[in-house]
Amino acid sequence: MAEKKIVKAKKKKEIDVRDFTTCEATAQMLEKARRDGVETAFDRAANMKACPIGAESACCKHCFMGPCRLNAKDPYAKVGVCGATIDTFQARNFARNVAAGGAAHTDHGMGMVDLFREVVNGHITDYEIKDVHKLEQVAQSIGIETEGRSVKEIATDLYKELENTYTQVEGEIPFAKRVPPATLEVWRKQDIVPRGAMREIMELMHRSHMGVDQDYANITKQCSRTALADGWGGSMVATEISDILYGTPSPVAVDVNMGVLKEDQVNIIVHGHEPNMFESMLASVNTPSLIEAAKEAGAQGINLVGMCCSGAEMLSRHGVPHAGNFMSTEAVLVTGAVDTMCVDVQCIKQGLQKVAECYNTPLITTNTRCRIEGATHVQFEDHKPRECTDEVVIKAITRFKNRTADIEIPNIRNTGIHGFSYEYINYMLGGTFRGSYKPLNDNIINGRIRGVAGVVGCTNPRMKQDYVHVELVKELIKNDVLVLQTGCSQVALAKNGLYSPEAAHLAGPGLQEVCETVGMPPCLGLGSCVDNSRILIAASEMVRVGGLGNSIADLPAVGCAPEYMSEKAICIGQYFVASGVFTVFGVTFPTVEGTKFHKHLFEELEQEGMGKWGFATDPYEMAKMMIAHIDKKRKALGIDKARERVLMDMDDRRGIDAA
Ligand code: MSK
Repeated sequence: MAEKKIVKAKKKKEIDVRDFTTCEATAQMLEKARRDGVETAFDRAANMKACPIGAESACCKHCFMGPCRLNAKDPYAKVGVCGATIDTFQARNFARNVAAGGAAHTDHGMGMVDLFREVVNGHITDYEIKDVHKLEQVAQSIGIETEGRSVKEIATDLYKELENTYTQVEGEIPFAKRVPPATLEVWRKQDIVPRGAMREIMELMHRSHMGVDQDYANITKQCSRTALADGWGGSMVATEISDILYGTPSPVAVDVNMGVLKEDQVNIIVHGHEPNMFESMLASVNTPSLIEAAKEAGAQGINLVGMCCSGAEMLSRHGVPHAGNFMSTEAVLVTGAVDTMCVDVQCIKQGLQKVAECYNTPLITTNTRCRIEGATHVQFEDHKPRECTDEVVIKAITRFKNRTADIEIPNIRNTGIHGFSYEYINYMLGGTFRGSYKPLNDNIINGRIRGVAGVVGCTNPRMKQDYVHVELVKELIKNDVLVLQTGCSQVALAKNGLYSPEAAHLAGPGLQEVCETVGMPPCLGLGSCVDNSRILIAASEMVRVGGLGNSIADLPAVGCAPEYMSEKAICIGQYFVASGVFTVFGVTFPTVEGTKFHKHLFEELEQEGMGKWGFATDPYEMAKMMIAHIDKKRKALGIDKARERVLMDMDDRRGIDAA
């Protein structure tokens, strides 16, 4: 039985838990939660109708003459008290989403540069440079000399240069040098090449203040510039420094789903986004004295498990098992088997605390940026990381010793291959000596692979958990579209078996042939939501290798966040669009269809040489839109006929096989 402060679910509506989620383990725990009288975000979403005016961004509360609201059904009938139109309302709200989302990633990335600087200068010794090859590659990519120089000299130049990603007042950020020239030319023409993220976010907040920028197209430009400062700046730096310090991911077989919890072990879950605390926790749980303490408490050992995006990062980099994505973080506590949930930043629901209390599980916050009323705080410091993580392990052992909650662990585990990186894809396709994206481009040109889709992002209680992710990806691979994934979407597919090489049989004949030849699954997981930057690098390399046009906008490539919920997703979507990618979102989109701002995002940006936004909630409709866009790009490149030939060859081959 759940204990202490049982939270009674408000029983306005009792919906079948299988209407909330397609994740069997989560459904099993939601049923237990109901028996235990515990409420989760699924119940709260069912009992709270989303505000229809806010959902369409038809309200403005950026000053105190309002809040003003317009009628989304007749959006030009009224204006706000200051005279602001529906287009200004929407653009301002969108701008604030981009600013907040970009701030989250760039604050994370800036923290990584701070850590890197301290490691290079010898002030922090718990971490070290693990991937010297990656250090040299990143340095070379922005023009830092590496030949005949020491690791310290290269690393010193690199951190000094990368600090500009955040603080640069004028000029282009360092990683603008990695952008394909034709794409960069579009940005220069549009005046959206980012300066440092601090400057861009500050300017976007300024422009969206009452009485400043009141031209939706001009606000959108600053949205693009700020979002690009995230994708090609803050996020990309976070990924690259993490690889340099902790190692670049390469394929590893890992178990996901709640069955990774072990009843006879001390279970510690780390949930959040930044790798530093998780890396230190990995060291703590492998410390002989702490393992001994766990055994003395009656446990067989200590079981470290990830969730959400820091989980996705550690799954990719070190093969740490993963218990589930964003919408399973409350449900996993209902198992009663979690001895501590330790969190850092982003996507940490406040509701976790009440659920944790019900099962006597300590919820431990570790970052000054993210404290939760009622949770225990153990401050994590990069300079003495083990003080925090050892203490968390001790708290978990204590909870194990005093376990009183009923334990029920869903017996579901899915094994898959994770840990693909831009670098590994290079190697996988071309081998050590001729590593290249050329085989990928060739297979796209000859039509075996129709195109590439990035399917990423959150889960959202307004959608049936994982359903749209899974159906969409199945539909894409069935149509020979190679899928790259990050974050909670990657975990959704992993839970459904799509990360095993055997999943290749779900792919269309062309993609299946490539997967079987190379021995890869039809979808490749690249890590956390910050690691979406790996997709940008992969796209740039496809352009550089040749045969698929001059800019990212020319590629037969698309993006999608089918169940998104966070402002970070809006920022990610905008940097993909500004980079040249058609990007489809699901759930809801914060615009009123038919307005000038909506048309600007969904049509006009493409005419300016960028990508564009798309929206659908049905996975098959999404797939149709994305495949149609891929085919449009194939036609423009003159490679549409090649695909028809390949498919004919495959049919012929099947005919021969059958004979
Ligand atoms: S954790 S941002 S729910 S992907 Fe990155 Fe998952 Fe979305 Fe958070």
